[in-house]
Amino acid sequence: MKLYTKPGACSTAVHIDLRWTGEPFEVEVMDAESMKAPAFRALNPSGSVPVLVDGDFVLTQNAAIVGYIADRRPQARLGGDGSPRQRAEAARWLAFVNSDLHPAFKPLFGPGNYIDDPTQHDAVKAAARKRVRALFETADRQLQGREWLAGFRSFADPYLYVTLRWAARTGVDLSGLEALAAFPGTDGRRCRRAAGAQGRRLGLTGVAGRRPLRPPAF
Ligand SMILES: N[C@@H](CCC(=O)N[C@@H](CS)C(=O)NCC(=O)O)C(=O)O
Repeated sequence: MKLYTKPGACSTAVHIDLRWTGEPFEVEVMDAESMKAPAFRALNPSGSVPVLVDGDFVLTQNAAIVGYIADRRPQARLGGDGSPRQRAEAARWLAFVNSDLHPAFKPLFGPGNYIDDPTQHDAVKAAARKRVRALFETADRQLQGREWLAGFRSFADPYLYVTLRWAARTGVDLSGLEALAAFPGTDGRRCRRAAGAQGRRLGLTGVAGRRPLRPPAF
């Protein structure tokens, strides 16, 4: 299997999932230019990562990819214990991150895609920070008394971790969100320094830029 990823992008979540399953995989590190190249557009016409290639199967879209990875290696339990209920919990929190939280960052990364007038960009970003903060408050409430979003480690967690890194980069105020601050990978409490230079290159280091999300525990 081969994952096309860009360091720090949402595809980093897929990368962590793959590491958690223990399945062998290759990584192709992309950048803005290579993502525009015809060879990559042939795989994903939208020119975005992640893309997962498994033999002749080319899969795009985070949610589909992490579900596929979880189903290939059920023993990693990234979609729960096999019960419909745990699968639904994992899918619920994946949907929260993929379709609520992730898009809420878009005005912060590209305010010009929302409003042409550059004098309005700071206002657009300020509004986006408020929206992102409100969504992180939801995640914080969910994490109270839980280590992982779904109540067990799932494919939703690496994606939350990636958005926490974005929050640090874009100046989102996370003060007072204590459960979120204790999330593995956020403050390094449950992490270890292991990524080294390769981890940094692949965007797997922690929010502070030093610690990776906890590697597989099995
Ligand atoms: N709906 C897609 C969104 C993927 C997406 O937004 N990818 C971003 C990175 S987080 C991307 O590749 N943007 C183009 C770029 O960075 O040039 C998914 O869930 O996979």
